[in-house]
Formats: sequence, structure tokens, C-alpha cells
Amino acid sequence: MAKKKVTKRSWAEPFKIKVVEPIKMTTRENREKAIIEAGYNTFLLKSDDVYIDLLTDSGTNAMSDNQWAGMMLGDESYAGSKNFYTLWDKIKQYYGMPYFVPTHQGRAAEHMVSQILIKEGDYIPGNMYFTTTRLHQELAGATFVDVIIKEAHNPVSNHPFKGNTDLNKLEDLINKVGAKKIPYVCIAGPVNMAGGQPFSMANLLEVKELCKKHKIKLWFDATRACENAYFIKLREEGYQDKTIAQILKEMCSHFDGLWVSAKKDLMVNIGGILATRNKKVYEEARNMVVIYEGLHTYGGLAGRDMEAMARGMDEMVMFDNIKARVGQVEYCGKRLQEYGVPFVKPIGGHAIFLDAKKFLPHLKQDQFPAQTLASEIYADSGVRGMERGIVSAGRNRDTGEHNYPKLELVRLTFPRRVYTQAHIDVAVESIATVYENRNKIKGLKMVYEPKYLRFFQARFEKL
Ligand code: PLI
Repeated sequence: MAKKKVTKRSWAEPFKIKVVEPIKMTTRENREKAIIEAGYNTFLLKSDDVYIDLLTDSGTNAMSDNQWAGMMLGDESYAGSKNFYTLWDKIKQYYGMPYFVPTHQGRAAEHMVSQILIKEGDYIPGNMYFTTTRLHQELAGATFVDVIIKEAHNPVSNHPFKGNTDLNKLEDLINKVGAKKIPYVCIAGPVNMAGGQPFSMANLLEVKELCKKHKIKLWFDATRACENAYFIKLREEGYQDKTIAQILKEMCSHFDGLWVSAKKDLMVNIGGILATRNKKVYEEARNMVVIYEGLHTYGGLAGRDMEAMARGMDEMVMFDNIKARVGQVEYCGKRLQEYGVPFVKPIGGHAIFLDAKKFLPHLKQDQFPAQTLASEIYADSGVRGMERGIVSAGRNRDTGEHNYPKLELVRLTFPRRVYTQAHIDVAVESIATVYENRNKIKGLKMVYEPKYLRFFQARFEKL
């Protein structure tokens, strides 16, 4: 009998499983009922009704034994917890910022940065919007302006750095409104809404030079910065021999300040960071945090949460951890490709973004193709993704009309260290089944719309 020859050596996750959490199997009948009760919004499902949860990678991470051990060392003193000082040291070490305020999660830091830096009538240019970030900027009185390169809005462009800023767009805005009206430029990486796409160091340097020329500050949404560093290491000339920690520090050195939702890179379930090299901004944030979050040495977190964050930072810069994580996303993408399912290219860092416009071309955008697709996938298998299209984009502040984003996507996001390759196979086969039956799928109408961040709570009915 002919024996198979070894032609490759596969990689595997750099960890093994010590604790498991059972998940419930559901029936199609249960799921159809559940999604109607949830108003066809996957955010409104009970997690008990979900089989494989790819809603988000935010706070859904599996912590390591070292992080759990650190939880037992939580110092729950109201003031001056020792875990705060451990965390502060790690922030200096990895992000290179001297000043830091803890927050309960990323958007609390976004709120403070926006309130401190923005005046009514200002403009904030950014490399595509993120939902909570833009809302806090708008609530502080600014108008957000998207200055990302055009390739980012094109789901089939294979540009390796779709998170890059278009220098001409940025300069045009500066010339149009004046540098005094732009308190800071906001750069995120990888860009969540563009499909988890990174920016390059070369582009960041150009943005920094332009900002310096016009005396405009540069702030960083460093929520998934280690994934951005990973793509720089793989794709950008001159970075192959640098560690993730070195690239992260170099990236951060170009910014005046940053915020982080620790619920992503840091592999914890809760937490946020506001860090800066500007003492005045720090002092304002340190004062503001006591109004909204808690004392400046805990910022809405327990001491044990800060310890888990500090220990998570040592793990977030480990190349093999990121390789395994991004490798899972790539595996999912390659398998979906076998069935011809359309999704955003190149495959991003934290998620696969299905292209709902191509998947359901018979639905108009105001029939909510991505919302529809997310609910159909859930009904088929209990796999939960989320809408990242017209619902997430909200309404135009002046006209009240829907914003019609070019990208109408369903995000399948991978919690860190949680699911196995077999879970991904199940998810892929379900999506491929929905794709085979796509012509029969009907759209949705919105029947309830909350004022802010409508994608979280809006309700829909079948057309
Ligand atoms: O969810 P928060 O408040 O800890 O963080 C807000 C936030 C800020 N920036 C970026 C790039 C995010 O991705 C982000 C939160 N993202 C969520 C919840 C997500 O599902 O992607």
C-alpha cells in the first residue's frame, strides 16, 4: 500500500487547555425562535442560545494560568493598589508612555481624551471610524473626517497596508479648515471597520511629519496594536528581525498619547488604558477619572483585573501567540475560499469580514444585507457574528439620513485562545450552506432604533 509522503509541517497553538466551559447545542427550531425574539439582532441574543460565539474578540479571551494566578494577588485597596503600580511599570515598558490612567474599558478612555482635547466645531481626521471612538468625538463637538486610503473601502483590494492614511486627504483637510481646528489626528491599527487591516510604519512616519509641520497632535487607538506590529514584522521591509515588543514601542514613540481597550490584545475580560507623554493631559485625565470611573489608581477596575492586565501584556507581545491567533483567522478564510464565499481581502488580524453586498446582491443596502446575513448564519448553526455595515454606520448628523458605507460586512471575530480548529470547520460549513441557499434569503426592516450606537440595540422584522 502506498504511504503518504510528508510534505509539510503544521503549526499548532503554543498552549494546551486546562479548564473547559461546556457549550449548549441548540436546534434550528430553538434558534429561529431566539432570533425573532432578539429582533434579528445578534447583540440581543442570550449567549445561552449561541453555539459558537464569534460576535467579538472583546473581553472574550481565555486568560492564562499565570493571569489567573495573578488574580489571587489582587490588592483591593481603594487607594494606591500595588497592582496599579505593577501595571504602570508594564505600560512604560511596552507602550513607552510615562503617564497612565486606568479605565474600566476602552470607551471610557475615549470619552476622557475627547472631552479633554476637543472643542465645539473641531475636526478629527482618522483612518476610518470606529463606532464608540467617533461617537465620543462627536459628543465632544467634533466632526469626524475619514482620511484612510481608498483601497480600505474596497473589499477586494489586496493592498498589504489598507489601514494607511491618505496624506493628500489629510493635507486637504488641514488646508480647508486650518490646523487650529484639528486638535489631533486619530490613528487606529489594525483598522477594525476596514477588516482588521494594518497601517505601515512608513505611513505612520509620514503622518507624523505632516502633523509636526502643522503642530497637530497624534493619538493612537492602540487596542490591537500588537496585531498591527505583527503585520509590520511580516510585511514591511526592515522589520523581519525585530520583536513584536520592539515594533510596538517604535510605533508608540510617534504618538503623543494612546488609549487601549485592554479587552483585546491584553487577553483579559475587562479593562482600559489612557496613556500619554503629555503631563497636562494626564493631569486632566487623572482628575476626570475620579468623576466617571473611580480613583486614579483603579479607574473602575478591581486590583485583580489590573494584575491580569499587567501579566497579559507579557503574553500579548509573544510572537507565537499572535501567530496562532492570526493563523486561526487565516485558516477560516482559506476554508471559506474553497466554497467561494466572498469576504474582505487580505485576511485581517482579528476577524473574517464577509462581504454581504456580494453574498446577498439581491438586497438593497437599506434592506440591511449584513444584518440579515448575520441572523441567517445564526439560525443555520448557532454561530454568532455581527453586522458591520449600514446599521453600524448610523445616521448623518446633519441630514438624519442613513450613512451608506461602501463596506457592508458581517464580522466573524475570533476570541483569543477559546475555540479549536473543529469549531472553525463547523462555522465555515454553516456559512457555506447559507451561501448555497442565498437566493431565497429575504431582507429586514428596522422597527426600533435607539439614539446612540444603534447596532447594539436596534430591532428588525423580516420583509
Ligand atoms: O469596547 P471598549 O469600550 O473596551 O473599547 C472600544 C474600542 C475602541 N477601539 C477599537 C478599535 C475597538 O475595537 C473597540 C471596541 N471594540 C469592540 C467592542 C469590538 O467588538 O470590536
